[in-house]
Amino acid sequence: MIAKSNLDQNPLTKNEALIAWVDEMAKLCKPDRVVWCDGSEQEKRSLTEEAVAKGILTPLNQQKLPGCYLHRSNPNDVARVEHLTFICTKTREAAGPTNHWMEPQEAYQKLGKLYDGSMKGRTMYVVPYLMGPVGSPYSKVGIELTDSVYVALNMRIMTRMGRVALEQLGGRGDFNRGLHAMLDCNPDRRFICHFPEDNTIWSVGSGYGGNVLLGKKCLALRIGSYLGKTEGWLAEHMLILGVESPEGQMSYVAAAFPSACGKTNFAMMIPPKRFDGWKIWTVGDDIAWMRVGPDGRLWAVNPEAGYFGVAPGTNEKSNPNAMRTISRDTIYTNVAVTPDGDVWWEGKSKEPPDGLTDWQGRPWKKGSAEKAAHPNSRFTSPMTNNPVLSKQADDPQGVPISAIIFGGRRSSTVPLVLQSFNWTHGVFLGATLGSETTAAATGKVGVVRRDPMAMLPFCGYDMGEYLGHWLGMQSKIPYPPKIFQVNWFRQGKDGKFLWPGYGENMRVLKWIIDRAHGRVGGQETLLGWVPKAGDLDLSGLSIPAEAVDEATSIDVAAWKAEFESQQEFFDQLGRTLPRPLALQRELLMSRLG
Ligand code: OXD
Ligand code: MN
Repeated sequence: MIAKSNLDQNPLTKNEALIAWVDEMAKLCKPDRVVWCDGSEQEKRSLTEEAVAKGILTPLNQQKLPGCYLHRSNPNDVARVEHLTFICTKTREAAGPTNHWMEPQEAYQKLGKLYDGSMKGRTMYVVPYLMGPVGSPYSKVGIELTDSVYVALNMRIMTRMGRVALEQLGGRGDFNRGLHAMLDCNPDRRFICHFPEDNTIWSVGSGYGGNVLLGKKCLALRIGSYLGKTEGWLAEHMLILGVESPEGQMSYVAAAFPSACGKTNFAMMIPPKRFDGWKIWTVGDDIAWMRVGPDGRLWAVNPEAGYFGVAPGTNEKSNPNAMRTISRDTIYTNVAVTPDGDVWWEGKSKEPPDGLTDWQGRPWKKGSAEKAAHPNSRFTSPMTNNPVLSKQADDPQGVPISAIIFGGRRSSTVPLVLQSFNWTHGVFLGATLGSETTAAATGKVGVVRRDPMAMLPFCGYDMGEYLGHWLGMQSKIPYPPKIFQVNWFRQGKDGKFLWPGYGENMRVLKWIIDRAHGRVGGQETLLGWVPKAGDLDLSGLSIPAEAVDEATSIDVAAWKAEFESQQEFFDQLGRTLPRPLALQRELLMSRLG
């Protein structure tokens, strides 16, 4: 940790552009101290001590949860704020109809006033971070200036932070410029502004992960998608996992799911008994950066180094590997705690333990109508804790992707699995991805929200152009991955899920991998390829064959309604919706007759 930003005295970097920018921002925010983070263990200890002394972190039971701490956020600051998230491009059109837009000069002025003197009496931490593996041509450097020690400690888990990032940057000036100030955490003075044309992010008035851990949604997705478009690659809201066969053959898939669809669980899945000898390896649980490799295949890296996962619902059944991962060196935010300093959340165990303290620090009684843990309570854990972390997670070249999967939460219509006819149809499946709202969120339950490629809140430019970029990638990838759609959430007439999900999803994944390698049959339907009877390995599965038939069936009437509803969304995208996608919809619809 270095407490000077002076060029001559800064042993961490000689990068003049960086030092000049840090000085300029420090002049604006006027902190008492500027501390450059080097990413060392010693620094982690002292930042943690400081956070504990200030009451920002509370140590948990160090016998049960070594190296774990609890953070309670301001109760008004518990989630991403899409309505306060802006894309600040020169023209409104560049941000497109699905983003909130602010004119860049207006945004700089408005937020500049809020930053002015905001760090008086406080410390500005200079957090250099690397998104992507060390030495990878795919990786990008960001610098986050923040007055939150919680942010600095979380960034240390979520990214490759400190010296390593400055070394990768060298003397170049092309780093992402991120500035974050807590202010008084007032939603009226909360803005998350992205300036893709300046590679800059300004965030004020929040301490919540998605708004302030600037490497994640802000850089890796919003700015990343813009860089991907201009530089010819893809920044996607996708997990990356490796499937290893008993013979040791590895295949990798990337999969996009909107929130509340079990993405982290899928990324760390344990195959069922029937698949003894098969292994799933996690490369990433949230974000994929994908480029065409020299061999003509699509290669992916996970730009992150940790998991910022939703705690509620995580348990020994839904995700045993996550339970191991979060058992040490983890920062918990807004979970409940037991009298002996253990953590708890809804769904961790059937019965809540006695004597809980809720996420706001209040005593919590069993049977209370209020949740003990906030529904969006989180864990931040290093990926190196994951027992099934892929050996390739640090590979500068990334991993070759054989299949891309789009999945949503749909109680009807969308079958368990479907393979696209071709790239355009695959992009169409991604573009029309929808997911039903759940009881966990406010608003009406069961309404389909369209979320193209699960990127609606994260695309840093016009959505129609983004879809056009996806279509255009076809001619750049000589050996493209095959594209699939999945739905683990279809329900029978009795409202019960037809498919057991969790580890059993391995059966579907196996068909996907086999299809991607041209090793298994399929049946062509009007809407895409599906497994023929007998293609899906169902042995040892304790659900009736009829349920599987129903989960995989195609209901023509429901699909007609689906195509109508897709049109409503396409209308919202406006004139930049690529024509091939509009025609694809018409083709599928007219096939149905
Ligand atoms: C996340 C999200 O936190 O998608 O990953 O909201
Ligand atoms: Mn996400």
